[in-house]
Amino acid sequence: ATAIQRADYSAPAWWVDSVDLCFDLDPIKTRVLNKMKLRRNTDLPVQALRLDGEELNLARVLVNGQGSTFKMDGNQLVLSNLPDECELEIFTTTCPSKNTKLMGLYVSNDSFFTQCEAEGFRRITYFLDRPDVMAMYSVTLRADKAKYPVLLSNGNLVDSGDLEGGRHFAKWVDPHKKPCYLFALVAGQLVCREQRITTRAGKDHTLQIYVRSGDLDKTEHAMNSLIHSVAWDEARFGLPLDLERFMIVATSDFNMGAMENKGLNIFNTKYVLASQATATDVDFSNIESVVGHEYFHNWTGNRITCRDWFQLSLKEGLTVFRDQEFSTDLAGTASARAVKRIEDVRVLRTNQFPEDAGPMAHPVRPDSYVEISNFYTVTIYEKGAEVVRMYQTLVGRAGFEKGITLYFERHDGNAVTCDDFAQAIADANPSSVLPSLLPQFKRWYSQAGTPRVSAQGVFDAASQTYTLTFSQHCAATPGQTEKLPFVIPVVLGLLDANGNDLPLQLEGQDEIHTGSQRLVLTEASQSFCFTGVNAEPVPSILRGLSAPVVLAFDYSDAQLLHLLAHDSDPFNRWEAGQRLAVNRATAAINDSSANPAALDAAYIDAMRAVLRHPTLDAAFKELVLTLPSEVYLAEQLTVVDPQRVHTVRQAMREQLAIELKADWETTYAATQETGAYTPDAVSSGKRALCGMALTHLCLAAVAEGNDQWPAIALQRFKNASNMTDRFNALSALVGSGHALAIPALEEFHALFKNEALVLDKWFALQVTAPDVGGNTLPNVKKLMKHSDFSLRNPNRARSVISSYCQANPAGFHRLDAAGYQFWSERVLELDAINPQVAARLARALDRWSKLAEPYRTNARQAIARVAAKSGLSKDTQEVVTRALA
Ligand code: HT7
Ligand code: ZN
Repeated sequence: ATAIQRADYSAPAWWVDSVDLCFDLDPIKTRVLNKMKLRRNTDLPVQALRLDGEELNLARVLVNGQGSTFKMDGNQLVLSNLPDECELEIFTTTCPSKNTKLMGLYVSNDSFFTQCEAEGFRRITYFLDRPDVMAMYSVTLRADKAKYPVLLSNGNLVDSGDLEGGRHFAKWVDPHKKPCYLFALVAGQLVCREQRITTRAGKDHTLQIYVRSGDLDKTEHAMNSLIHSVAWDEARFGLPLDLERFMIVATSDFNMGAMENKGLNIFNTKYVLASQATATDVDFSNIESVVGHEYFHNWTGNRITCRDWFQLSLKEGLTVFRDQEFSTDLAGTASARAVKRIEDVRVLRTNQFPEDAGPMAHPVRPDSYVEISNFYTVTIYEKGAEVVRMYQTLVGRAGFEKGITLYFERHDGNAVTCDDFAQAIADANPSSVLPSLLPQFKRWYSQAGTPRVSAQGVFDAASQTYTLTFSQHCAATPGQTEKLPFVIPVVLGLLDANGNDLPLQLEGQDEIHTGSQRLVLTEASQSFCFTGVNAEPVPSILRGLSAPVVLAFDYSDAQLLHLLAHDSDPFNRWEAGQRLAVNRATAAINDSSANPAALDAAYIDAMRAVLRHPTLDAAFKELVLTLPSEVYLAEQLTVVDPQRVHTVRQAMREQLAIELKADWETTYAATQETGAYTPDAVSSGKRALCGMALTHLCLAAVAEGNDQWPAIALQRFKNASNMTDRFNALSALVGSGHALAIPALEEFHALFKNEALVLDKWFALQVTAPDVGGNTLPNVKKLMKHSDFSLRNPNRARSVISSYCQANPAGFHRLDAAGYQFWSERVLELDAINPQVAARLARALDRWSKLAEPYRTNARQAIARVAAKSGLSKDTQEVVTRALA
């Protein structure tokens, strides 16, 4: 398959001014009539019109009402010698029920849905399927009225009525021009929760959430999240809802989380449906951020869209930043805000940092791709959001808001590039550091890899100075051997012996900062000298993770314990605890003869102090007490033996469980919630800490051969009034390996056999269970034979196969290579059904070259087996080819 190069961009040879689509919906044969008004782009030399199409049956092509000659060039329909302005009519048919790729028009649970981003519209009709072609759309849907009573598309409903033969129609007109990737239609038997709102600007709007009947009682939280999103975007960025009607529709067959189609968002049910009985606190919180994310795309993505798919982070990085800020603002307290930041950083470090160090590493603005679907990555999304966050750090919150306002003044209604965004933020802040640094700052878009910032501090008692010297380095990534220095904002503070922030004054400067100061690194190596420091301070560097980098500082245990106890920045307080744990874990992992129980009294006492702390929030305590994940630990090593990593981490957990047993008991008792269930930050933090206490108490009980806490966990499982408590209790049992887990799992299935999203949890929990005697893989295979399993449903396939391959390192990385064999078979099997799902699973072995032998050789062979298969989709082929390069 050939790679598309960013450098090859050229403007479209034709513009599409309007599109009039008419659908006769039928699962076997849907007829699509596409009437377009076309206009030649007279800025370019005359060129033929080339329209993209995929898996379509072409019946007729008319130009200005007359039959026309055309030719096919691969998947493109080519029309030459067209008048400069013309009306083109294309009539095609497709078979939605056979569409297992879930791109274009497909059937799910007897309803029709579409997914057009990135290149799905070409599976609906022939079109200039690129985001810089923006047109006005009108859409007529016709279908059997009894089977498909609800007919939806983008914009406003302008007409509807009955047709003969039991059919009916609806006509929708979108008042905004849009790229075709934002087109959507939905048809089926759906019910709707509706809410009318009046915004700050005094405009009335109708918000609707469509689901299958029976699910309506699970839409309240999504509706509240939507109402909050509308209000937040107006208040924070002055961006109002620009539609009379805003609709969300949920489907259980969806490749990703959700899709921001103009006025008609389509969501994976996982990010819409929630009730206290079926959804955990984490589900509630994910729904809030995904609803927000898709809603915020209405401006950042839809009103201003991407010129080409290389600019994907223009909308995704910015919109993730916006949804992170939304959830942070909604979280409320300073502590809850910090918890949200820590959670976001954990995602970045455990997913994006490894991507940046692996074979799929790519810049935030990639230079080439084979299949664009493979580039909906954590780099584009999460690292892209960190890049946006750094603008805010450099120009301040008010400056950033001015930048966003200028961005919309300049580019509303257009398809633009990341350069346009950068320029708007810089131009709106002429007196900030940004304009002069902008060309260098933009290296964040062009250079892949995670920079490593090394810092050293020297205290000089005689001159009462403390000098911090920073050096930055970014390792080579595929296709990029040499990297130039990045612009790195470093927010820091210096702690005195009592743990208070020192006033900060840089040598030669008048300004004194209380608390934190923002430095900006631009060179490979740079020093900063703080004056008036009369005793050696403890530096708290990169507060809030002010840049997406790895910080190397040779902290002593005493310094880390000081930061953990006192840092005014809660992020770095948490970070100090993580560093203490990482140091202990990596020392034990690297010395295979060492006792895997790597925790010493100093660490355990520090954790006890956190658990007992009178004022720290439960959610924060839970984060501090959570050991770094196996994936994160593996990233800190040069060579990874996944079994050793697991053994050491597990031994550390058991130590924490046993040594802190009395404190876990106190914590469990202190975190019992009595009032009505609400998924707010404070109550969910309490439930999380309570679940953690129960997990440790069950672990300790099993280690000590005592059944008391497993019995309590079983009772809690049975009596729980919400899914968070119920699932935490079940997980505590399963994770401890206690025999009571078996009846509890059976009961859980019986209780929730009709709740697909809960069954996904049931499957995932079992395949991520401890691998006792190599039993996980046989269990996975058994679960795949369960009557509730289906490979065609992405959520279910991911809950079993991806959870096993990506979230159970010890069960997956087997000495006999059976995990890898299973992985290669499933990748191939899935590739024939749904290449996007297969290609994501294919990435489970991205980090194969870091593995110790024999894992390394076995993993490579498994990847090679997949790569050798003929007829592979370009999605999977790109992933495995890069992995082997
Ligand atoms: N912008 C949406 C992307 C998306 C997508 C991409 C490829 C294949 C299927 C897809 N479904 C949704 C999601 C978002 O970032 O909001
Ligand atoms: Zn998005």
